[in-house]
Amino acid sequence: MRIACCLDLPESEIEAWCRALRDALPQASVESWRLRGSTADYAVVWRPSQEFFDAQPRLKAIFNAGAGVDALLELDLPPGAPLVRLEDAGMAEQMVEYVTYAVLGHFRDFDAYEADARAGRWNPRDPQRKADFPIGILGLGVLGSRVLYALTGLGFPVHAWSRSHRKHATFHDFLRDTRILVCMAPLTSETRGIINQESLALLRPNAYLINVARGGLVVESDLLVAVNSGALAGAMLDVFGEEPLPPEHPFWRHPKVIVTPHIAAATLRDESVTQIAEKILSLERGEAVSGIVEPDNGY
Ligand code: NDP
Ligand code: OXD
Repeated sequence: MRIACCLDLPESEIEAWCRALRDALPQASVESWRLRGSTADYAVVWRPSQEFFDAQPRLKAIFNAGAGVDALLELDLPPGAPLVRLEDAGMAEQMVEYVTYAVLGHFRDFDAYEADARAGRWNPRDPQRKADFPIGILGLGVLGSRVLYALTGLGFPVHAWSRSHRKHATFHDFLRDTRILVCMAPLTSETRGIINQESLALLRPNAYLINVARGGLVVESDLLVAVNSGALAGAMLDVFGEEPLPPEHPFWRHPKVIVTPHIAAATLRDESVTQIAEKILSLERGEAVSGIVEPDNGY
């Protein structure tokens, strides 16, 4: 069995992935794919080039070293080779940490206290009630459901909107019921630009946006207008339409916007390799695996 790793990572990290795969699958020949490398049965990819797939005529499956597959689905993938994404593999815990931090930072006014501290201001604010901060999670998959569970455990009222799980009759009703909106849905033709002037205007007054999914879900110019006008209390953003976020982008220095560089949930090599290796063995035994992307759905 031959496995090709085509990972957009520094050479030393690619080697570490190959070593970890060899340890997990001693019967396999694992190689880092460089230009016109040999053909493989399985591919492990992260931001691969079209050239890689053009040179792989006999792939049995493609494993993405991440959860989101929006960029991969823009490529011309070999027909017949299922695309398998990472399911959790250590990312859910990180997502819980990130979103909890963002929610509590906003709910407890920690951002404002930080600014007060820098200005030497002693300025206690009135405590707020969690009941007044209903959280709406857009996307209730592997990661979103873990975040919902954690935030519910903290005592917030939490509801979600996904393709198959809908407590509210309409997306607009979901938004109207939401004060903190957490985006955790994949970027697809249905979700691109879903957070825009109209949807932001439907949120409860003084709403807050947390985006840990993909930048393309949000119309950034509409978000800027909403925070500048005071319609939105602020945002914590991990993902952007253009990454790295350009130095001149107004989000960087905006007092109501917190920017992080796409780190909400990093791919963890050991956990990911364990999951991928188990799935390769299942496929070799002719068994079904979970996490197969449905190209027509875009995720
Ligand atoms: P899943 O595929 O498990 O879950 C996706 C969820 O989104 C599902 O609940 C799905 O609905 C829902 N969904 C899909 N389309 C729509 C739509 N049009 N409207 C409403 N809901 C929709 O993905 P994960 O939870 O594993 O990951 C979610 C996303 O998080 C990834 O696609 C990726 O973009 C992002 N991500 C970001 C990271 C970061 O560091 N910032 C790290 C990892 C992932 P249903 O349940 O009905 O299928
Ligand atoms: C992912 C990501 O999709 O890191 O896994 O964004």
